[in-house]
Amino acid sequence: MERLFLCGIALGLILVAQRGVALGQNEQAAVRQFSIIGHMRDIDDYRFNNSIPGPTLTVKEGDKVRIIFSVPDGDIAHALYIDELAVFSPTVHPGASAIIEFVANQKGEFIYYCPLPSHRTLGMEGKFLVE
Ligand SMILES: [Cu+2]
Repeated sequence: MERLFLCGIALGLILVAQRGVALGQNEQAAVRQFSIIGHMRDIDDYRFNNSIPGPTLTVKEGDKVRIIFSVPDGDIAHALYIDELAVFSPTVHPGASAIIEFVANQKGEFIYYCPLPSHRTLGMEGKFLVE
């Protein structure tokens, strides 16, 4: 009985140690932060950060990514999706913003875009690169 108890303590210590290592690795991962503004410049001209295409966002595989996505007052609602990375912001209404956080866990060239009807074809897309 006593031996079983000691085994339990040893196993608990191993689990704690492994968890500590995992947390340490997470803390070392870089956080890449971007500010993106969704904006309807004209009835047929929709933009991210006032450019078409939107700015290219580049990160390293394993980076934690934080996108602060906002929509100015007096605009219309927008959202920001990256399908392949399963990144889907809520719909952001004028004067509001959303913080989108995820880990870039897959290398490649992806597209971020606004999924609201016609917004992507009218300019709201840009590259998201994971190196
Ligand atoms: Cu939009």
